[in-house]
Amino acid sequence: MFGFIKDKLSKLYTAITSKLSALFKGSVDQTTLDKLERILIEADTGMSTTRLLMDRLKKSWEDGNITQGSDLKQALCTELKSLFPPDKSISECRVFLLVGVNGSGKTTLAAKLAHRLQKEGKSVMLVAADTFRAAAQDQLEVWGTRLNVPVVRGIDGQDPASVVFQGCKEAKENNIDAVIVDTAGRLQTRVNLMKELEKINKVIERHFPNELICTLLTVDAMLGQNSLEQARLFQESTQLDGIVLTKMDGTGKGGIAFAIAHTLKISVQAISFGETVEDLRQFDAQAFVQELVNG
Ligand SMILES: Nc1nc2c(ncn2[C@@H]2O[C@H](COP(=O)(O)OP(=O)(O)OP(=O)(O)O)[C@@H](O)[C@H]2O)c(=O)[nH]1
Ligand SMILES: [Mg+2]
Repeated sequence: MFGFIKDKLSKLYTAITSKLSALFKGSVDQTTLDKLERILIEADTGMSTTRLLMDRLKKSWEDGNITQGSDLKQALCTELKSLFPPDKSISECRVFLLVGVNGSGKTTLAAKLAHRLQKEGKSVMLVAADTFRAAAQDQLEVWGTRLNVPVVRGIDGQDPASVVFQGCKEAKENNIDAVIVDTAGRLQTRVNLMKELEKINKVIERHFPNELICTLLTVDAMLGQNSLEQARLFQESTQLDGIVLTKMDGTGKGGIAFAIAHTLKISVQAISFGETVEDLRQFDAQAFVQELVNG
């Protein structure tokens, strides 16, 4: 990951890494800890996660285990890494179901994921189950044409589960390695969302009973703490296998990764940092923290 944050996530670098480096020089006092707390809060790490981190660091400082900036750097790294649940591999997934609120980057992620899987030598199919928004299916089709990936679509207003049915059927008939399902991002109540995703999941499971099906939630990092609440709604509505943090190029609020990992215990699978298909990177929590803190 070396140099990645500085090059691609420059806002995050400015908001966290460069500010932290000033704290790691010289000895650590109460003011140093107060400044660290402010950096974490401003980067959207959230109150409860920040409090947990600061309580632990403060205790180490009071116990005399943190005296110099270099001690603080090391302790912060350890504490941040400990917030992440163990990585869950999604590399063997046969079907990816992409969910998330409107504008959070699902369709763009579908294209990026298709591109990544293609590079791994897999055959891919895109399924446009967003029948809610006019032009949503066209948007996916444009990506499909660009990437030379087949797109299964329905008509506007059609039941999304029936489009998924058609997509799974065609994928099976054509021995497609990976199916990516793009869904609608309309704001829903928990009950409606649960019903819709349950129906779609049932269709997928019926076609691929013995295969790994992964539901990925796109979270717009620019929305900060609001996105935490959205993620919670999805977590209460369906089984999530991971989060993809999107628009990480546009924000210094990447602390949301820590808030989500800590409060919802969902693994961050990838980060998205731009509008081209190349702008997707698998997330490695340990390497990310290391680079974020060390620069
Ligand atoms: N800078 C940046 N822009 C992104 C990223 N991901 C998506 N976008 C842009 O964000 C906007 C919304 O992305 P979509 O992929 O259409 O989002 P969606 O979740 O499919 O939206 P709906 O279909 O309306 O629910 C588009 O203009 C994308 O180009 C990212 O990682 N970085
Ligand atoms: Mg979309």
